[in-house]
Amino acid sequence: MEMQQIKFYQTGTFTVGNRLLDADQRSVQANMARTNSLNSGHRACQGCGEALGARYAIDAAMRAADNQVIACNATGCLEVFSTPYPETSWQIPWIHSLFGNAAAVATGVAAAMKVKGRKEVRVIAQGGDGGTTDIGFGCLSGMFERNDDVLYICYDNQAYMNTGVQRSSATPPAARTATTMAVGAAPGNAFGQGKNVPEIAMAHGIPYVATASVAYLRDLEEKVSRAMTARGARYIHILVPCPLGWGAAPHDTIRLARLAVETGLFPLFEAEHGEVTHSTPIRRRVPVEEYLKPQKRFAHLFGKTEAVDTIARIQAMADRNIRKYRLVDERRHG
Ligand SMILES: Cc1ncc(C[n+]2csc(CCOP(=O)(O)OP(=O)(O)O)c2C)c(N)n1
Ligand code: SF4
Repeated sequence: MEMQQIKFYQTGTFTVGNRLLDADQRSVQANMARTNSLNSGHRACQGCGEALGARYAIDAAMRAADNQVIACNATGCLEVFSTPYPETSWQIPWIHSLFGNAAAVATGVAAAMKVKGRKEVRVIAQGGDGGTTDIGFGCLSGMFERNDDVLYICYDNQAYMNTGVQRSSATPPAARTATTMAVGAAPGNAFGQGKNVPEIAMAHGIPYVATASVAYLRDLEEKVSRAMTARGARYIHILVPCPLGWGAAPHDTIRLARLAVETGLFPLFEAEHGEVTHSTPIRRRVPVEEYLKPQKRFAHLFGKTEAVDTIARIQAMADRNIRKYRLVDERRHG
């Protein structure tokens, strides 16, 4: 067989480079003991960021908790595509809650485990942005305020995808959805609405909050592992592009997730007890057009006449994040 030279830059990637690392540094994907918590056979669309995000997050949690994890899942794409009755793609104890009460159900499961003296069993609640930022928000805030021993993971695809792409309070300004059509003087979703749940979680002073992206899977795994070492209420918000809802090519899922970070629109950070402890610097800063253009939900911004003012407002949002989370070394980028 012909010898292939392994290039140094591949170290730590998800391909051959993983095998060049020490065993304890390797990603979950490269680990033979990977649980494959979300197994093959589910019915997510091709290129679904949510399926990818859930697979990595829950496998990382399983590894951190010595395979002692119970997951409570809000209604939404992740639940629907993974459990078409009577089948399931989950290889872990998994319970479907209602659309709006995953956090409360998880709190109950955690309380039951405590009563039974099963402290080693760790509980995760998970749901889409609709189930988290809208209908499930009251239960989530209660879980934070009581500091219940649950890790809540929000897979943010920025709309209610399962029911046909309706707007949620995580839908970005100007985005076209089935309920924010690209018509009128200000097409798409309005500016100045919605809510920033990672920051609201921080305002509860809970032990751990983080944002993560499917474009940076090692970072995502590390954040999940870190969250699993803490007790009390923890929250991770993962950006998971949805080819169907965003009007993007399935092969662009990772590219878009990366561009969201590189523009500054989706800052990656961690916070403990309400204080930001770490933010990931942007290595290559890109203008927001690069992120917006490949997505049909923003196509109306790039018609015959470019919506310069709207794009400038979106750029201003990215710039504000960059300043706020210190994402760019101004001396390097000017
Ligand atoms: C009380 C209630 N209202 C509405 C629905 C219908 N419903 C099911 S999933 C869903 C949207 C889910 O959106 P999101 O939480 O963003 O998850 P995604 O599908 O995007 O992953 C809706 C509206 C429901 N199941 N229960
Ligand atoms: S609609 Fe979007 S979130 Fe739902 S399965 Fe398809 S790609 Fe995934």
